[in-house]
Amino acid sequence: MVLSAYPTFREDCTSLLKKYLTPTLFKKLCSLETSNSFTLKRAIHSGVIHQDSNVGIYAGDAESYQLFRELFNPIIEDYHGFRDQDRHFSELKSNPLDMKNPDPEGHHILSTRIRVARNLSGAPLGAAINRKQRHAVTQKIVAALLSLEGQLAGRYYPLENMREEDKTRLIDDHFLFKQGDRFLEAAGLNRDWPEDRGIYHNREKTFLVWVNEEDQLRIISMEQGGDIGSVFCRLAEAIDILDGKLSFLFDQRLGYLTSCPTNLGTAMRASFHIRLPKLARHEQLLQSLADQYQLQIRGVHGEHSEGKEGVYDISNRRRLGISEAGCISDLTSGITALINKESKI
Ligand code: ADP
Ligand code: CIR
Repeated sequence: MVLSAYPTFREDCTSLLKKYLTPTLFKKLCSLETSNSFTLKRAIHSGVIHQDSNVGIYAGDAESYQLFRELFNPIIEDYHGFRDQDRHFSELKSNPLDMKNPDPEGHHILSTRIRVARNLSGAPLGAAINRKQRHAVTQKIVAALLSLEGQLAGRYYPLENMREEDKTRLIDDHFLFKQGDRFLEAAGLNRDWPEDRGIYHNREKTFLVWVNEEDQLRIISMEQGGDIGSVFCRLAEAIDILDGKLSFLFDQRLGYLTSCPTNLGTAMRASFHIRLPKLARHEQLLQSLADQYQLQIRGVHGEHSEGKEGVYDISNRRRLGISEAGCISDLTSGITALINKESKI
């Protein structure tokens, strides 16, 4: 795409990109380029093409967050409530015993998943990486994964070698990323697909790692039911071990750096698949409660999908400027309130 002038935003576009990209700022930033040749035009391409974006901008490297900070910073503040003068503080060593299952009788919560995003230092992010660099990143990641032991031991399955039916099954069962996400496509994150993309998982599929999707690693722990302490424990163990084997891209102010500014900081999204059939009939009330408790509602097939039969994917919204335990507590206190409301309708 050639974007030489300030983009046109439709009237019904509500993205953070539209909110903060003024013509003056566009003019100021449009000729800048990071050392990986990443430009403003590439960063905003997804949000310009897809005007139903919520956010609409991606970083191509660590430098993007600096060079284009006059645009990234207000978007980051709007999404996470994290101001220019704030600094992120990561703390994974919290006590999982403090993380209570908000639905111990299992009336509502079907399953629990926590993921963090990570990228390697020394390489650009997915929107600016080249084939050779991506291949080198994969090799490092896969070597680290194959050295995991105990409950984390598993196998790596490259997407290229996977049979169509196995892929579909993994996607339908919520284990594998879906293919051809249009937002990622427009951001340049799907270049050379499916080369060097894949999934690692243990036998039980309670520990999984996505390789080279939106971020170079998505480290995932999941299981049936609502025992979030158990899910957190397994994830924290894995991150701790992988942290000793790989060098993750980290910024003193913004925490773990990710392709999308919504994932900065802890890069953690903790979610429950939860059945709330009564609230599902009062969608405005459900949304206002979610907003009040800083929760995000997604459909059962992930971002940009619909809720089905009163089942939603509900997760913490903020990831930056709060600790990992803070992400979990945002989720569990909000879910407790939603379950309470559900029982009173
Ligand atoms: P991400 O978590 O990386 O932001 P998505 O929103 O695309 O990505 O979700 C990825 C997959 O994880 C989807 O298949 C989604 O249904 C699944 N998922 C999310 N939360 C849960 C959960 N609590 N239990 C089971 N599957 C889940
Ligand atoms: C968008 O702007 O909608 C997509 N690029 C994804 C943004 C991150 N996700 C989110 O806010 N839920």
